[in-house]
Amino acid sequence: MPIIEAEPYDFRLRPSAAALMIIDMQRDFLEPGGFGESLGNDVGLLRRTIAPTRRMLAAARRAGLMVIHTREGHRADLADLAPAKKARGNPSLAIGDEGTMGRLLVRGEPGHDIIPELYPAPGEPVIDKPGKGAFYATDLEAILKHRGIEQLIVCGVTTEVCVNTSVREANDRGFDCLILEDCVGSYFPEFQDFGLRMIKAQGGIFGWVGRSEPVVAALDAGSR
Ligand code: TIU
Repeated sequence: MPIIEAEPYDFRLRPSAAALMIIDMQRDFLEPGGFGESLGNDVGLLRRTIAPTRRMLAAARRAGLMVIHTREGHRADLADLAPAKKARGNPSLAIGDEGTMGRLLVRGEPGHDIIPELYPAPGEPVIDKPGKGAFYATDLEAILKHRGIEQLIVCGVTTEVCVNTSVREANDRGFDCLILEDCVGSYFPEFQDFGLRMIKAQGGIFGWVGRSEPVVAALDAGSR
């Protein structure tokens, strides 16, 4: 069993029971003109996550790990958009309004899609979620349980919002989560730091925090 250096202590990776979960690596969060920028954020801060996540994704595919992608977004008629969610953020450009990559955070629009660098391969489940958490109002839990998944290797954006929410949801459902610090990003450097510290504190109250390199190396060693 590969032992992955992590905090607060080593993570025992069981590749046959592990899935790579890539959260919301969508154009709306990582490219100019989308939802993330409409909230006043510098989307360039998230781009350092792309190259390591690409390497992690390639290794997971080589090793035959289950790969799950998530996307935050809403129906075109916005019937699943809570009024409270629509009211927050930028009042002059809200979810569903027209941006430079189509309607903000609406399914089927160019901005809602996953960035080309990390595009899902055929057969990789894509979970469309209306909330910040990947388990809320989705079939993710059933999909993972049916495949015997018990461990999640987590990448994506943003660290303190959709990553933290999803990790907390996963933890309460009994999944062991390893969050890769080089593969998760925040618009706020201090939230990146504290978002990870909140996960690994208190003996790993929500999970483990590590880096992608040892996971890639362990998977490659196992698939040789
Ligand atoms: N605003 C922000 O930091 N994040 C989100 O709205 N969604 C996700 O984190 N995916």
